[in-house]
Amino acid sequence: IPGFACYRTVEETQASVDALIAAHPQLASKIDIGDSWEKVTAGGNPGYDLVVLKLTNSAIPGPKPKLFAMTAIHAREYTTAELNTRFAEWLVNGYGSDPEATWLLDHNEFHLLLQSNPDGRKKAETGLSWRKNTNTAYCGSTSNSRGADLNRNFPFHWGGPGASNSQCDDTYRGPAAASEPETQAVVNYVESIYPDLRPDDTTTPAPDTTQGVFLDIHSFSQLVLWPWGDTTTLAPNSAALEMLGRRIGWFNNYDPQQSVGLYATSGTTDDTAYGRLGVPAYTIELGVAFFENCASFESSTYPRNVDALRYTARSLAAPYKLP
Ligand code: 0X9
Ligand code: ZN
Repeated sequence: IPGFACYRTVEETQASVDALIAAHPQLASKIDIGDSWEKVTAGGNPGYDLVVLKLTNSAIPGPKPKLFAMTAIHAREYTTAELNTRFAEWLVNGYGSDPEATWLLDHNEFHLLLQSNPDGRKKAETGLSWRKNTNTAYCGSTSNSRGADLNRNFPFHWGGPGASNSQCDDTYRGPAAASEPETQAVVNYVESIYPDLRPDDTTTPAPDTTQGVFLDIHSFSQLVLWPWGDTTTLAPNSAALEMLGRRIGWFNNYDPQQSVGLYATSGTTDDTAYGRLGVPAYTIELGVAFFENCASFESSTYPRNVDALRYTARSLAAPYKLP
C-alpha cells in the first residue's frame, strides 16, 4: 500500500493465506464463505471471494472451541487485517516449536476473516478514506460516498439508534437487515460454526467460552467493547462478558466498556453474534488513526494486540465463570 508498506493489500493478504496453506496443509485451510458485492453483481468489477482462514491441527479431532475474528469490515481500517494475518502466521509458524502456539492449534480452531470488505478496501488502497462497501445502488453509482455501512447492516436490532437511513452517510444501514452480500456471508458462516448459546434467563451462568469467542476488530480509539451497542441496558450475563472484556483490555492496555458508552449503534456484528447466538462477542478498536503509520503499528498496535489475541485464545478452552 503506497506509503504504508507494512500493510498487505487484499491480493497480498490472499497470497499470504495461500502460502500458509501450501506450507502447512495439516494446520491451515480456507473456506469460501460468499462473495463481495462487486462479485455478486459482476458489473465490470471482478469483486472478491470472502475467505475464512481456518487454523487447527487437523490430526486431532474436534469438537474444539472456536475463535472467530473478522477484520477490515471498515475498508480504511488498515491495521486490523494486518494484525489478524500476522496472528495467523504467528500461530502456524510457531507450531512444533512454540509451546503456546502448538497448544492453541492442537486444542482450538481459529476462523479468521482477514478481509471482510475487500471491495471497499480496494478503494481505501487508492488513498480514499473509504468505510462502507461499494454498492452503487446507494448514493449514486459513481459517488465516493456510496455503499452501505456493513457494521450497521447486521440483522440484530437493525434500524435502531446510531444508524443512518440516508444513503450517502458513512453509517448508512442499507435498505433492509442483511441486505448486503458481505453481511449475509458473515451471518451464515457464524451461525454455522456456533450453536445457539443464548442464556434463557439472567440466572444462567453462561456465557462461557467453551464454544468460542467472536471478535470484530476495528480502528481506531484503543477500546475493548462488549454488547449492547443500542441500549444502556446491560446484556444478559453482562458480568461475565465484562470480565473477559476487561481482561482482554489488560493485555492491550485499552479502555474496556459497554459499546453504547462510545456512542449508540445498531445492526452491528457483535450485537448480532451475542443477540442471536449468545457467543461472547467483542469489538476491539485498535490504535490511534485509520491510516496509522508503520512505526506506530510495529512498536505499539501490533505487539499489544497480538498479546490480547493470544490471551483471548488461551481463554477459550477453560470455561469462563463468575467467581
Ligand atoms: O462505529 C463503528 O462501527 C465502530 N467504530 S469505527 O470507528 N471503527 O467505525 C464502533 C462500533 C461500536 N459498537 C459496537 N461494537 N456495537
Ligand atoms: Zn470500524
